[in-house]
Amino acid sequence: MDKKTVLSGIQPSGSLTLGNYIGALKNFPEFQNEYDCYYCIVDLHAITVPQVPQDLRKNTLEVLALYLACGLDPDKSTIFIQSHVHEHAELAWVLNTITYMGQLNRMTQYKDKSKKYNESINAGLFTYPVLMAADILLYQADLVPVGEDQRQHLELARDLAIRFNNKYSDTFNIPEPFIKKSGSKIMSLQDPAVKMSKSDQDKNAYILLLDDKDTIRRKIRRAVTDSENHIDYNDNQLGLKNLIDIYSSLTDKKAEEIVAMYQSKGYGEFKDDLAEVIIESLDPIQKRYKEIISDRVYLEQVYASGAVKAGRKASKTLRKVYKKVGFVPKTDITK
Ligand code: AQP
Repeated sequence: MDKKTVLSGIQPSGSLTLGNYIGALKNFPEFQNEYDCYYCIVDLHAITVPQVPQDLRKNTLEVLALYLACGLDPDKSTIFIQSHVHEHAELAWVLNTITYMGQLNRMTQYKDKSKKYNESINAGLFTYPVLMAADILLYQADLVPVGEDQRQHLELARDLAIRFNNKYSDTFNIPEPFIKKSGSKIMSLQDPAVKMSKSDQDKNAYILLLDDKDTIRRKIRRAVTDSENHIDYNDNQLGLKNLIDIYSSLTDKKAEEIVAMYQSKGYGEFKDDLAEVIIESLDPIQKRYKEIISDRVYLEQVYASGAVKAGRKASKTLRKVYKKVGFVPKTDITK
């Protein structure tokens, strides 16, 4: 029986945070043995907000090295850079023509980002979810492991697949989101009402996967809590709740267990222990990352063969789509 397909991606729009890790990357390797997995670094998405070209190149390789350091295996998963597979942009164009403006207007990420980057609101930022739908539908993905913030975009991908299938006949698989109950939305350490983001202007708002030990300790110590000084897990203590979520996601201990462990202890002790939990989780990743990032030849091999494998599947889907919409097939006279 054919294996089911998993697809996910992360933007190289900065250095990856603990939010990206807990909400998405940490879950990626789990699928490798049972699914046909496609993991991409979505650089086309990253340019929907301003990027410095040399930083984008550096961040793209950094994300690739982190994928590998977190356990993705190029012999099991297809790991590639989105812009190396031109079908993503081409399918996005076709999907744009069946996407309603009203749907895109309702996207909360667009609303948030257009407030944040109000001097460079561009059409790409608006149609970002359509490109994401193309990423998913090109590979006929069954399952898409993402954080909670991507649920609405996933809904759109499903809608577009159904609309296209109804209009032109069965073409796309209808994907399902894979969003874990716990850790799917890690919040900012400085403002627990907003999610932790790699593009946050305040460096104390996030922990980076590559932060050193002292930086992690300092950021956790500075994390916003409250003045209750009583360890509990509830919506009146959002900062603390977020820290407990991080602890829980990295140790697989339930929130109630953690609350019980720290019942008679203060926030200081809890935070010190949490910092050590994070350091212990990230230490092996950082060690592997250091080896991998210095081996440019290996990285190039991984993304080059990933692009070939991804391209094969993507071109098959796009050919089908082009045929269904009525494009004249291209004739190759060089053969
Ligand atoms: N705070 C978070 N908690 C849990 N999951 C998260 N993800 C992002 N932030 C959190 C998940 O990480 C994956 C990759 O995200 P992305 O880089 O493609 O885009 P994003 O969701 O916009 O992430 P950032 O860090 O907030 O990036 P910027 O600042 O560039 O916009 C996705 O599965 C996402 O759900």
